[in-house]
Amino acid sequence: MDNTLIADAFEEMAELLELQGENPFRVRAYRNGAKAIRELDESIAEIVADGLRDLKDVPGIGQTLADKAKALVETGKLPQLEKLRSETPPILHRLTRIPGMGVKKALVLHRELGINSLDELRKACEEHRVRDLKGFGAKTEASILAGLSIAEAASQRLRIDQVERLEHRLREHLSKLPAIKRLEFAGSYRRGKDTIGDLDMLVISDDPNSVMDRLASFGGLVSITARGDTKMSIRVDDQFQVDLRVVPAESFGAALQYFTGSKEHNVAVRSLARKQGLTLNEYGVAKLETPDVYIAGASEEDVYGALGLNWIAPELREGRKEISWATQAGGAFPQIVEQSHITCDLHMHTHASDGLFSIEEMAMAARARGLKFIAITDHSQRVSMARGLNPQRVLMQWEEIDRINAQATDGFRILKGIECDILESGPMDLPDEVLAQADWVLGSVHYGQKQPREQITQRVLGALANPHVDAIAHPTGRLLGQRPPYDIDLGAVIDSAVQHGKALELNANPMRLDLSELHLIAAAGASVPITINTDAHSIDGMDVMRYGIIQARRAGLLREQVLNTWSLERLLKWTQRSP
Ligand code: DGT
Ligand code: CA
Ligand code: CA
Ligand code: ZN
Repeated sequence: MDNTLIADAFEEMAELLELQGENPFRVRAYRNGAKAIRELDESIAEIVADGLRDLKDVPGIGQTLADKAKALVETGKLPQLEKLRSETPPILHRLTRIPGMGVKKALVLHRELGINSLDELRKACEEHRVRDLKGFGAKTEASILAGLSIAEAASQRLRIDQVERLEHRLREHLSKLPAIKRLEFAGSYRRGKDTIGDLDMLVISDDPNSVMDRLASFGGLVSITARGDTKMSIRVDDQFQVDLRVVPAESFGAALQYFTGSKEHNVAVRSLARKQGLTLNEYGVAKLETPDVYIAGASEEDVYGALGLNWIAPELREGRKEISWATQAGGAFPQIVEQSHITCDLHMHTHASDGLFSIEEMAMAARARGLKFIAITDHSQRVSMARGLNPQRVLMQWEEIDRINAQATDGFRILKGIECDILESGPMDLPDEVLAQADWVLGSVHYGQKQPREQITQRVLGALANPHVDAIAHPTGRLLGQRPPYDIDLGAVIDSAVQHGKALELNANPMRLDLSELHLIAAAGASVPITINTDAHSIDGMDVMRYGIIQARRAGLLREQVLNTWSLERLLKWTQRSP
């Protein structure tokens, strides 16, 4: 059992305990434990196996968590977690997705009004039964009603990081069955979409029944909605659907290609096949005159190859330009951005504001991830809840960064940055003479997000016109499944970024992934450089870069168009914006 699975189990414990209204310190103990294990360089399983060592010596792990980690390694199970899963009313997950609804309020609704579905809650609000509950009131009732539509939409699709955790659990459960020769996930998840409607799973096996039986015993299963000879659909956790298909090895590539989609991509591939006198389905490629004789199917490379195409990365399969790019005779495939191109991360927080670690700790972690430089961008003073920096504190932080840079012997560089709020009334939260001393300035909207379109757009345009601002962070403010984007004229923002030579951010946090894919296509089409950043508030927060890369690839961004692939010299030259 690897550390990720143990960390996932602890994370889930924390979530469920929190949902049950458990003491926050106990919740935090599991959350911290999960984090500590995720960041640990050693294998927990090996520490357990080593009779001379004690898990309690791992920072962040106390007696209780040590016992549970040991049980997980030795038995693969955590009875407390299974008990919690069975005790938690599924409706709590849904209720807590309503903006502003915490666990406490959700529990009151469930217990006092017997709410078991979002429909029942809507009815209770409309009949004004919610306002009379202790701690609620007419205003809360109205805001619950307004938030319900967001929660209803959110209960249909999961974020990529949530599906990734589900993937780990499914892999762990299924990998124990020897009849499974290979397991891959397809559909929108494999294509790296920011949200996923259902999870498509493909297995190579000669024994479909034992595969389906094994899936039927998955811990997260709530119900089996369909079961045939080689396909099965189940619902897990909060009613999320998982589709399984069992296929023979000789058609695995064709099935993987077909079920990865997208539909638009498949339509384009099939029409190309037709033109070549070929036909393509989930079993393989065949000649039109002998449709039962497959000439390719075992691997995706074979399938694409039979059509005269190079293999196409799943993120690109949206029926846009990928087919023409992959035509073998058509010359070189454009250089789409990838993780190995990334030189820097230009948005992160330290414990000076609401981050958890020091400048040096963040820099070490960035080095460990192969980066050449970073920008420290703590919040500015307006964000008082996050201890945002006033001019005096930010200038002191920048002096400290100068000192740290002066001591570095490996060429790693920390840029003096700031995530400066764009105030509700328009101006930047810090004076120009302060911003002028920064290497890198992000402008952010955190307050007044409900302002009318014209007003909020003007604020961002004003920031782009400020000569010291380099980029706009999370430009639409969306939080997937929780908060819609603010009403902003992104076309005007893109035009202004072009005019002033500024960049726009793709915030890689899987809750945000902001700019969205379509906005990225529009921005890159107008030649606005994109900066992909993690907005890390802790060391493991830096690992979300991969989600940003996936989304950038989906938008077809080239290496050149992503500012985080540039060298330090080139970036600094660009920030000076001299002709
Ligand atoms: P999702 O689940 O809504 O996030 O999106 P997908 O793309 O995973 O869609 P899903 O689960 O309905 O189907 C998975 C893939 O299977 C899809 O991307 C392409 C393929 N597929 C499914 N139904 C059809 C169809 O009617 N025609 C074609 N050409 N392909 C299909
Ligand atoms: Ca799907
Ligand atoms: Ca599906
Ligand atoms: Zn930030």
